Amino acid sequence: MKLYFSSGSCGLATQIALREARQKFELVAVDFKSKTTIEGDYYKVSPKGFIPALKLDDGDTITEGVVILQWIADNNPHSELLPAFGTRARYTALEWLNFIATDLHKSFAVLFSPFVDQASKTKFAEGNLTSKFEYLETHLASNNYLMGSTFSAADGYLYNVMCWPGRVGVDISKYGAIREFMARMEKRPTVIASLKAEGLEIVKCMDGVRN
Ligand SMILES: N[C@@H](CCC(=O)N[C@@H](CS)C(=O)NCC(=O)O)C(=O)O
Repeated sequence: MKLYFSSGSCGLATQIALREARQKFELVAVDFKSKTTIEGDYYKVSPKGFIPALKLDDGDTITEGVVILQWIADNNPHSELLPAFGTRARYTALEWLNFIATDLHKSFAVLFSPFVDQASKTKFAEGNLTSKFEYLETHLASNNYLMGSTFSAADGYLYNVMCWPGRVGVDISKYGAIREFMARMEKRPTVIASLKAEGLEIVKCMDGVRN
């Protein structure tokens, strides 16, 4: 299978999950500006033009990060990336995935947007993201991972998006539990390998967080 990604963006969570599940995959880099890959037109792979996309060996392609994470978890139950289908815990994990996708990820998208001026971004970050960071900080102060004591696919996604504050000038240094979570994640061989495969260094990913 092939994972279409762009270095430092939201495909990192998928890559971490694939590695946790010990799935074999190939990485294909997507150029955001031209929407091309080494194979040609990326719109032919994913008409939405977004990464991540996971092309399966039968040619079928799955898009939408949180859906891909569920596909990986359900096709690799041994990896315990998500609680079993139908259990209450599964819905707790889905709550986290949805929170990360719709509240964190897409809030950060505003801060990366070329269509929003810097003053509005600063105001937006303070007014919109602070309460979400506080919510995470409280949860992670008494839980090593989002689901409690065990890693899940949601943690890879949280790690992925919490690599971004430093890149958009948002200081999260006061959130000690979030920082500890990030450091915990960076000890996982799958996270180390995924960052390396994207050409990222841990210190660069966390830039702005540790200062
Ligand atoms: N709804 C999609 C959104 C994914 C998304 O926002 N991808 C961004 C990178 S993090 C992207 O591909 N951006 C390309 C662009 O803006 O040109 C998902 O959740 O997977």
